[in-house]
Amino acid sequence: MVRASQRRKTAAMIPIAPTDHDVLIVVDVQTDFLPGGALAVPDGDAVIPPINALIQRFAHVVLTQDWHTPGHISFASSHAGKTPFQMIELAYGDQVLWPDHCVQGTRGAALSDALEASKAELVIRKGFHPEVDSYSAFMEADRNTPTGLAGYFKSRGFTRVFVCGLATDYCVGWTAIDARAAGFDSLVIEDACRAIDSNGSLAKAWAAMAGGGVQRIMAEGVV
Ligand code: VGL
Ligand code: ZN
Repeated sequence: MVRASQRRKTAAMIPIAPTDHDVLIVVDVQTDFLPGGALAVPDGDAVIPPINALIQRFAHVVLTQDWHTPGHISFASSHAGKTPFQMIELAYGDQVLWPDHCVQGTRGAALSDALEASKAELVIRKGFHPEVDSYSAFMEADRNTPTGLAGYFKSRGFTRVFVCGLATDYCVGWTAIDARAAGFDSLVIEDACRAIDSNGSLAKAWAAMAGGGVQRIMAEGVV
């Protein structure tokens, strides 16, 4: 008798060798999300060694870069009387308010120097519309404005995306869900991600990813 949990583990452990149709998306490994940064993700720098190893295994690597205007609508400082991590209602729906982070051209917005990402074929910036946030690399938070990444991947012949980086419960999770929604197979490499985990956001994100058809693997499963 094989229990479902055992079957899942076994399936997840079948190693995957990336092909020319696979792409690794490295999400937001930027100074502001690393220790000492404006929106530091706990243990965020732990993703860098596994991501550097993963980058070697993929023929195709794409990076994302959170890239906000000064005074961006997602910043608590843009809303009188509000503090970071509070939720507000905007025209497009609920929005978590953040400390000012990843402002265009600042040091905090720079990709980490420790990331060995020179082979990346594309750096896609997101969150640059002053009035709309964008966790996902595919679709902005109004759920209506595409970034163009799905079309780029389709033009390049990519069919499967592997997502890693920061943060599991926001930009990684939304990117993985939207990848699947756009018709790609989508896998999150769990141990090459770290989470913010405010107000139960991590558990919610894993549930949403599972519901959205995103697979969850470990870095050792990519050979
Ligand atoms: C992110 C919150 C705000 C992320 C970006 O990269 O996960 N989270 N902006
Ligand atoms: Zn942001």
